[in-house]
Amino acid sequence: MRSAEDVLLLIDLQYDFMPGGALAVAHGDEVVPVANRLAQAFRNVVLTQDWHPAEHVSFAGNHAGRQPFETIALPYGEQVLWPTHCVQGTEGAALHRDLAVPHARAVIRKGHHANVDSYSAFLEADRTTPTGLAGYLRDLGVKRVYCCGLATDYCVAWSALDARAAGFETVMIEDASRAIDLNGSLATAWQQLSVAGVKRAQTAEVLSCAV
Ligand code: VGL
Ligand code: ZN
Repeated sequence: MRSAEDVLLLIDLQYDFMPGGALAVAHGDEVVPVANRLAQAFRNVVLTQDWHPAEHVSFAGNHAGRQPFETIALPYGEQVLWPTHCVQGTEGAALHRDLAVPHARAVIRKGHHANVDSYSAFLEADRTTPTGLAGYLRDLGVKRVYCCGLATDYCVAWSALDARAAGFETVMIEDASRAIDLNGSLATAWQQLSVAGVKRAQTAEVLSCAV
């Protein structure tokens, strides 16, 4: 069992990111049993849900003449336009039914502001609005954050970068995550993670407490 100073962050294990979903991540469903195994080793587990209003700024359908996977300039920077996904309260926004983490005590729902996206579980895309997760983890005495889920190169990577920036020792669990990989985004993410000092580990190393 990992120490109470460790938390496992399970990012966006929702139907819209699974094969057949609105923003399907290839082999995303393979992460669910791995996440379950990892979670058994952690006292502290936090889940996240991408959780958008229907009028969300990240949806291509809300921009006349725009297609999914194009980018637009928003006040806070460049925004990828996605297919409509994870609309609050829909089936696609629900957590995968095979996720077996009854001891998880917190679920962070992100991306709820219509005009701001939030890949990160810590800070919205304006890079200033906090979700409250850093304070929650500090209150619990957490020192190390282990990140995995969907998608490696968006919500998992951004969460890991922000965990590190918030002062936590941070580990990405590579084989417990799957990527979207849009225009080289996966390689870019691993580069940024490496520069930021986020460790890259495999599930077996985490379960054996090698990392
Ligand atoms: C995600 C794109 C849009 C993710 C969420 O979970 O990685 N990616 N919304
Ligand atoms: Zn989203």
